[in-house]
Amino acid sequence: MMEGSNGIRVEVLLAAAILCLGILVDGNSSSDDEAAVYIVTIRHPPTAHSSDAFIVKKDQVFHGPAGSSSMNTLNRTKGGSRNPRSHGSYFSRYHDALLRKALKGEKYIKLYSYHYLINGFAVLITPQQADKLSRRGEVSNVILDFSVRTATTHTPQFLGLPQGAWVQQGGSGTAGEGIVIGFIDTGIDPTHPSFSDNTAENPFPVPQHYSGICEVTPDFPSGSCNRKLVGARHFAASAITRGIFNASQDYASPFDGDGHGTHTASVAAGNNGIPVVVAGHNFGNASGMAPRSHIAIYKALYKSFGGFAADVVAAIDQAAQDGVDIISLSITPNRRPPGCATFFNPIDMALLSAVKAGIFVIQAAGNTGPSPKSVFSFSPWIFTVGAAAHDRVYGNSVVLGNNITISGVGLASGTNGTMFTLVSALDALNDSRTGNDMYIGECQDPANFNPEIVQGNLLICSYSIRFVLGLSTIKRTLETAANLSAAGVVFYMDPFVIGFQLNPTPMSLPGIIIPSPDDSKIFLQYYNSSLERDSVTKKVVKFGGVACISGGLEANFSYLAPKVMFYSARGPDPENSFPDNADILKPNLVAPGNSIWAAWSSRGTDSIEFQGENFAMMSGTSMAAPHVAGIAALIKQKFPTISPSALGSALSTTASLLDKDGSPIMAQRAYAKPDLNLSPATPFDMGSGFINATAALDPGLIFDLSYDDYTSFLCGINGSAPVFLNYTGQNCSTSTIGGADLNLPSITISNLNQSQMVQRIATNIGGNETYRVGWSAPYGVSVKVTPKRFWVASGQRQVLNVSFVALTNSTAASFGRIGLFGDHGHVVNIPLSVIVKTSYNTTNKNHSFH
Ligand SMILES: *[C@@H]1O[C@H](CO)[C@@H](O)[C@H](O)[C@H]1NC(C)=O
Ligand SMILES: *[C@@H]1O[C@H](CO)[C@@H](O)[C@H](O)[C@H]1NC(C)=O
Ligand SMILES: *[C@@H]1O[C@H](CO)[C@@H](O)[C@H](O)[C@H]1NC(C)=O
Ligand SMILES: *[C@@H]1O[C@H](CO)[C@@H](O)[C@H](O)[C@H]1NC(C)=O
Ligand SMILES: *[C@@H]1O[C@H](CO)[C@@H](O)[C@H](O)[C@H]1NC(C)=O
Ligand SMILES: *[C@@H]1O[C@H](CO)[C@@H](O)[C@H](O)[C@H]1NC(C)=O
Ligand SMILES: *[C@@H]1O[C@H](CO)[C@@H](O)[C@H](O)[C@H]1NC(C)=O
Ligand SMILES: *[C@@H]1O[C@H](CO)[C@@H](O)[C@H](O)[C@H]1NC(C)=O
Ligand SMILES: *[C@@H]1O[C@H](CO)[C@@H](O)[C@H](O)[C@H]1NC(C)=O
Ligand SMILES: *[C@@H]1O[C@H](CO)[C@@H](O)[C@H](O)[C@H]1NC(C)=O
Ligand SMILES: *[C@@H]1O[C@H](CO)[C@@H](O)[C@H](O)[C@H]1NC(C)=O
Ligand SMILES: CC(=O)N[C@H]1CO[C@H](CO)[C@@H](O)[C@@H]1O
Repeated sequence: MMEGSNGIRVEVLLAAAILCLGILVDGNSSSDDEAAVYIVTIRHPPTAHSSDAFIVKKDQVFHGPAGSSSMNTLNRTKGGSRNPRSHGSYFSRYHDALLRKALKGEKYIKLYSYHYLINGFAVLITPQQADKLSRRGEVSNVILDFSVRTATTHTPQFLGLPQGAWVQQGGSGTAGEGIVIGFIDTGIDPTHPSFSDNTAENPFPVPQHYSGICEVTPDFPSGSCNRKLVGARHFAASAITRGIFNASQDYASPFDGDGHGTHTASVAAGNNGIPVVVAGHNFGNASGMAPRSHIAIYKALYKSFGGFAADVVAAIDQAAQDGVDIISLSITPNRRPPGCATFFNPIDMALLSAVKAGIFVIQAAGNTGPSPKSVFSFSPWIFTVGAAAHDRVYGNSVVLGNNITISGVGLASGTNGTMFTLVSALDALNDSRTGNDMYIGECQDPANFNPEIVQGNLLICSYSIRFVLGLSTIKRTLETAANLSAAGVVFYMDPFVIGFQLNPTPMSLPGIIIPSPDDSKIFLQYYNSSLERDSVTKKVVKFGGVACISGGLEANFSYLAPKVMFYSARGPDPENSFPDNADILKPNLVAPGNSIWAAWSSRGTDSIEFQGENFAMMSGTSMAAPHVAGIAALIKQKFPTISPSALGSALSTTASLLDKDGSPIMAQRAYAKPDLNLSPATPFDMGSGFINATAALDPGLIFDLSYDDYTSFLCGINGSAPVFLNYTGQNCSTSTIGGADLNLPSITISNLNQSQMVQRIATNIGGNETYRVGWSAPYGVSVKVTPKRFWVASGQRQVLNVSFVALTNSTAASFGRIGLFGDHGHVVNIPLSVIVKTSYNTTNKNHSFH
């Protein structure tokens, strides 16, 4: 989801129960003769699947820290640069020949040939032509394209990076070095200092394993890329074919006309020590999580329309082929992909191939919370990230003449203790204005007001949904106030605006926005009760209300944090094609995503309030995902051969469960008054917990998975064999496993039928250590783990058997946890989520509790 002008876009307000919508193109079913973009897959496996060099073998999960043998990485490197373009043209010619044969003499437009992660192409054809293609023996799958959307200065300190993870990696001067992070987003502004490689005393190395190129266009000229920004391309064929590409806004180049992509890239890997100066105020220095990592841009999302799966798959395919180590997607489908396919959609299937090639894949959970089952990132091979608040707030307040203090937001200076008279815009209209413009109170035009009334006073204006939509802007209100010589501005909240995250906005005058409709009411009551009106004309003859603004430029670090934001999408994970829940924990983790300062494109138009600024403050799961991408780069730097699943395990088992005060992390549970609707976060709110970078670099034990495990899982889904064949060209083998049996660092049983045994295999990537096993059972379930204590040598494995027995017939989800406590200080957390669906069986009563 894209950020709106001041925060989360309005869709958040409307997020309702997610329905299975079937086949959809942009919210409408395609009529019969209308051409549309289809993604077609061919039976023959793609390049990545047919080259052994790309398979990360289970046994090669871990070969020790950097400097020790890293054969996987080196071998992948060779594979990655092994002239993939000649493969590409071979596949492309094959696809063209197939289209010519199948659609002899007919019109069609091929948009892309994919060959690396999936063997197939995107093509503009009619439903009849799609039908013809799907009857060809070579063709395995024909799927309608679908739309997707884009779902800091202080966060490195809050995450303990300068004293923790960065120190372990040799300081900010080397943190993340050698790792290439690929971003599927809205592009980048290459002129931003966050992406400069101009560090004479400490030059960036050239990442040898990366073979991507940099497009050169007039708005992305030669020299835009460097040793920091190592690759940049754009993918827009599906959008262009639909006729919705607007070159003046969307830029047919990797250039970021939005701002979102520049923001997310700098969160993960922006340079260290870049001063954040916005609206003339200095807010400190910014740094990415892995300031020495390299950035590779695959632009597939656009300001004016979002994006399409056909373009996103092309971007993913290219990123994998170029040899990125990590892919970060701050984007999610707009709605459940066609056929309610949660796992079997082209994006997730391309990402599965990327994981097979050893790439760690991170995706934003979506901003569709807080209702259950609202996640838009589904698959167990993807690392799904939700958003939490960190501890910095720019609190602002207004003190009224009656001594009531009302808090608000606004990155503005205050009135330095001076009380000023309050004047509502609606009481200061120019006589020639009739006031029938219903938005006049938003103060967008100084001509509407009488300067004599406003001058030297605090002007009261209304903040409505129009600001969220970008139809009215705070900048224009401030210009109006300055034009009328007002002392400052107080915005009250229109009662219709609830439930969106109002980001603090820079203001050039003393100013404040009161985000709470209730507080706004109190404010207006005070103002109105202090007025004297002429009994006949009803005109105000005396403005009695006064107030001072305390100023919001000073950050306050005492906020309750972390806590899961209301908009962060929640589990349980929906099962592919079924109304049931999958035995997969989603989200995997939460990371800072609220009020994040990061780089902004000089021509970024996504946020009107930050237009023309170098930095912007944004909120969303989009901002949380790149925090994890940066920290994953640090882990990858330390353990170059770590598999994607082991990397995800390191992040998960070490996550914090407690907030700054040592209390359980809380989750907001409502759009309106979110801080009055808090309760302890469950695994469906925060996955394993809040990211702890220091601990993730030394996890002790990891839980690992291979590509074959994922395919056994996919084949275990009822009726999936033909779909699986369609996507991979492989038949399902007879050995299948359920989601609960995937060796994930969590256990999720969405339908506990009396009892179930689950196994986990831990691999020790630390030194020899003895672990004690403890657990707390979900309510209504008895849990038993064996062994209760074990010694495991470095590099060795330990099997854990976990039994679950239902003790009640409650159908609500309940949660527990297994903790493995090492005698060298490692703590490994495994969240348990169980739903009992069957009726109570008295013979189970004999099982003992722990
Ligand atoms: C769907 O398409 C039909 C025909 O193209 C059109 O009449 C209808 O308004 C569309 N509905 C929506 C919701 O866009
Ligand atoms: C597999 O692909 C064929 C050809 O496109 C299609 O007819 C069939 O419905 C697909 N099967 C499934 C289960 O998706
Ligand atoms: C394209 O974008 C420009 C600049 O934002 C805008 O003025 C124009 O109306 C847009 N064109 C279309 C067809 O939407
Ligand atoms: C911010 O970075 C600049 C260099 O860009 C440095 O001189 C300054 O000391 C830094 N400030 C802080 C507070 O770290
Ligand atoms: C407001 O509070 C201050 C001290 O906190 C007090 O001196 C003053 O009398 C109060 N004014 C009103 C109007 O209550
Ligand atoms: C308040 O004080 C600051 C710093 O002294 C100054 O920059 C600002 O202009 C003052 N504001 C007002 C409204 O007097
Ligand atoms: C009121 O508006 C008219 C027309 O825009 C303008 O000429 C006049 O100066 C305004 N009067 C005041 C008092 O602002
Ligand atoms: C993060 O992990 C480190 C190392 O294990 C630990 O010292 C620290 O307390 C953890 N932080 C939080 C907030 O849990
Ligand atoms: C760890 O255990 C192995 C196997 O028992 C042993 O050979 C090795 O010396 C031990 N390492 C340390 C550091 O104790
Ligand atoms: C379980 O369900 C049965 C009948 O469905 C009911 O009689 C019983 O009270 C329930 N037990 C619990 C513990 O809720
Ligand atoms: C209760 O559980 C026992 C053993 O677990 C099983 O033999 C029996 O059939 C179950 N009864 C019902 C009614 O499901
Ligand atoms: C470092 C390195 O090159 N490792 C291995 C790469 O793969 C070949 C076989 O494919 C091995 O012989 C190398 O040892």
